[in-house]
Amino acid sequence: MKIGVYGGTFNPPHLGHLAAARTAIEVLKLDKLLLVPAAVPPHKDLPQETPALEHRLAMVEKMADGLQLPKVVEVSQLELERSGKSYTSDTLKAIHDQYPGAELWLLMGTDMFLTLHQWHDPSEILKLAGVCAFGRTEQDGEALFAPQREYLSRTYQAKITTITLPGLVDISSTQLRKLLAQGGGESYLHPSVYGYILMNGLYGTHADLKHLDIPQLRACSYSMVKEKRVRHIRGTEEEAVRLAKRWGADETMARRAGILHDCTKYLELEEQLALCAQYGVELDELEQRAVKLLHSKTGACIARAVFGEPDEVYWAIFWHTTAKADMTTLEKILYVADYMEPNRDFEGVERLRELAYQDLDKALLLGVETTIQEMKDRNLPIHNNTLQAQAWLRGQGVTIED
Ligand code: DGI
Ligand code: FE
Ligand code: FE
Repeated sequence: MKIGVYGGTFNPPHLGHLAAARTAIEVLKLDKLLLVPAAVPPHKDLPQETPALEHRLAMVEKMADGLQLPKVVEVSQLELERSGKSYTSDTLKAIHDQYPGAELWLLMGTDMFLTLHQWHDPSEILKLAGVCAFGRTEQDGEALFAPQREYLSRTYQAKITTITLPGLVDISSTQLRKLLAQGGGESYLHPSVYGYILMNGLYGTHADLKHLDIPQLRACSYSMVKEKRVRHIRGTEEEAVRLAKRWGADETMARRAGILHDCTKYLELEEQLALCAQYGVELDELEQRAVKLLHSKTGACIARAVFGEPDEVYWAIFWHTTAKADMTTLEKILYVADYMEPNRDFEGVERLRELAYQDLDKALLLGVETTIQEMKDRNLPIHNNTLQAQAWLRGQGVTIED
């Protein structure tokens, strides 16, 4: 088994780290990559604006999730749990003990590689692991790396690989923190990491969450969910905007509702219930036990209370899972967009896509009836609002002919 070990302060983790991790996995054919955020790096004090450990860990976890290789990428808290300075030799010993027989590769950038001989116990480090150094250009690889590579090989019998990261995001964390404090930095960060920074006001960002632009709103929403849901959310946003154009609804509201509609999808039942209590959302007996029915309500609350969305957006999100009688056009649009956005794939989705642009009510009814059928098939209780939506549409003379 080949394990990559990528340590650092990740303050914050940025696209350069992400590209390096991804390339190392490919080039070294790693079975596992451990991202190891450092508590206190041995060679420098952490800058004053450094967020609490818990935040740095959360950001590294977002970056790890962003790599979308859940079986390969893991965040290791080894250095966070250990007191005192984070010496790489100790970390490698611990990993070696945990995975005896594994082939370890220590990943690092140019600057680190060039000072490796000055680290604590380099011979132990180089005995336990091979080194994979990332260069920015081919020249790094040769002119800069060659003397150090030869020195380390000669002195420690080190095993060294250098890889060039084409189009490497060329930014230092110091520059990036400065940019963030000035309101920039977005283009150097994975969206969910950027959203996490904004939502927690890290690095001197003082974003007004109630007046975010669209890319920032997306980033915040994505920071609250797992990476694998982002495609669906983006698809729903785009579908909702297309439907708003087709049916004359407010495009911006459709977009913002789409962006936020599933933002609380991954909260546990207890957190969902706490938010409902906090925002005074009353729940019926089914909702109190069916966690899947709660994210639409809590998502609506967060959209309004945290992101300052208007009532129209609130209600569109609120009803997006069950639907109900007497829906507004925007509510119908979000419900239907969520159902048939381009990433959805189930039997009958094509028919729903056609109907959505021919007759929105028919599409809505088809969605509602598909859910009712699915609930029946899965032996799950059907929510009253879903049944009322069906009765309301049928009462209006809406029909779906085969
Ligand atoms: O959040 P999404 O996955 O994008 O879609 P959604 O908000 O429509 O949620 C779908 C989930 O909600 C699905 O797991 C089934 C559940 N659900 C929807 N309507 C009902 C329902 N569950 C019950 N028990 N009864 C319903 O009427
Ligand atoms: Fe949903
Ligand atoms: Fe959804």
